Amino acid sequence: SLITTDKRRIIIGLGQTGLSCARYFRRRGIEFAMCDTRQAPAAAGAFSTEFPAVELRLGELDGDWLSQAQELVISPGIDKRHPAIEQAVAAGAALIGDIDLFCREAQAPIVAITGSNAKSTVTTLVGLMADRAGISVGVGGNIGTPTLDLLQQPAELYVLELSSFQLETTHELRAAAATVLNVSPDHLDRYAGMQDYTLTKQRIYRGAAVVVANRQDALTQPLLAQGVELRSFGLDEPDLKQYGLRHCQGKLWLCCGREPLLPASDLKIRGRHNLANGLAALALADAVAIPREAALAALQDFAGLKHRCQWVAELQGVSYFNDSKGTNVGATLAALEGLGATLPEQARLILIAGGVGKDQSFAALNEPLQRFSRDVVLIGRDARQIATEVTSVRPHFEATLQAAVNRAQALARPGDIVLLSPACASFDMFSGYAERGDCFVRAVEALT
Ligand code: UMA
Ligand code: ADP
Repeated sequence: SLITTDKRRIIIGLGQTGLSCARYFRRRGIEFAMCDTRQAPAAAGAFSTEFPAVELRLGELDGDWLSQAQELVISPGIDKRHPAIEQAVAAGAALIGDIDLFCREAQAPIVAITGSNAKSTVTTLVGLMADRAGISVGVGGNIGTPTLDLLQQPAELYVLELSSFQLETTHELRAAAATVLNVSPDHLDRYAGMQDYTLTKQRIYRGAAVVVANRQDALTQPLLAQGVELRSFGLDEPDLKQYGLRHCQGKLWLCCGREPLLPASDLKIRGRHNLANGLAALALADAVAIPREAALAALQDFAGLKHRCQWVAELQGVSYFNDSKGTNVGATLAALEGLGATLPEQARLILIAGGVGKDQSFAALNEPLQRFSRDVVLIGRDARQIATEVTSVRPHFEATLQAAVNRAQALARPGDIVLLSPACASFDMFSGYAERGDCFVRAVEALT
């Protein structure tokens, strides 16, 4: 039962986030109850062992029970438009998330990063830059470690990747530096439309000291810019205090204002989109006074993350790339443009795509596919829908990722690229993008 001295709290969602909230409440001696819409979430057994005295309710949410709480701590994977949650909110319950709890406690400055794509890359980069400078840094959020778990170690700086789901329930972040890297359609099954999705992303700017926006993406510009210091990055020439690209002495340079910082060719991560990612990371690092020299050294050494346009193998002249983290159309467009630009003449790119389409339109893929591709191999739940919208190349349908890789090999000629960049979530066939990417790598390794 819920006996509390102050208010009743219920955590909704027994995943990583819910567990981190439960452990945080226990450390603080705060009582709570736990629930999950699933009958048997994977963590249920472990939770009952660790918290034998805590009430745990599984299965369909009970609106009357939730309405007894003053505070609902809601996990990112739960849609707050759930009728039982709406009932509790109407009855006066406050909806918060783990990020709000974290912000109440965090003593060090926060760098906060969101965007439809490139979040993990930029978050990792800023973390490495701080680390290189000898700053003790806690890196977490959507990228993996729940933020409340970061409080367990001392930190001089936090670098947080925040998803739109997490931002939905974040009220006052007050980041030292915050960015929306880019906005393109994603998760539209959870939002009323692009405007709703964009405004959710913009919540990251609430109370920020420095805002870093993308000059080439209007949806990243803060709508309320009063009292904030506004900086920007982009692939064009930068003004003072802006980050961008300039040609100096026959080379393309990453620059701050007129000051050249690093030749683009010195980066290990490839593609124009990664130049934007490097510039965003430098802008954020400067905003929290990470020494420039360390930041540049970290950027130069960074070889990229697994499952993001990662080279896997070359077989019979065909290169295989794993971009399993390409989970929306915007990401797959960046991968197609980035790798397509490296194709030898006559060579083509064979795209493997499909999965859970999240109500996106796939039509934007037609133009780059027409330029770089001949065939697309489709898998997963929404393969047929994609084929009705992607008409510029020949579609092939396969039931498994292994079969798709075999088909792609049969279609490929020397010089071609086979790219897994699904533009979709993976949950119809895999536990997540990492399992999907690992499956792709094994299938490629099994090719003879
Ligand atoms: N679920 C239910 N019923 C519940 C609670 C959850 O069915 O009552 C389902 C959700 O729909 C989802 C799964 O369980 O399919 C996990 O949901 P969760 O909210 O418990 O997730 P966590 O384990 O807490 O992990 C979350 C993030 N997951 C989601 O936002 C879905 C993780 O990001 C994040 O790393 C973690 O918190 C730590 O902060 C993952 C993700 O897929 C990588 N994020 C999305 C993305 O990047 O596109 C937003
Ligand atoms: P996120 O954490 O936002 O999913 P990642 O850094 O993991 O972002 O990259 C995911 C995918 O997004 C990559 O595999 C790549 O296809 C694409 N991507 C990377 N950088 C950019 C960018 N600047 N703009 C658009 N897409 C990008």
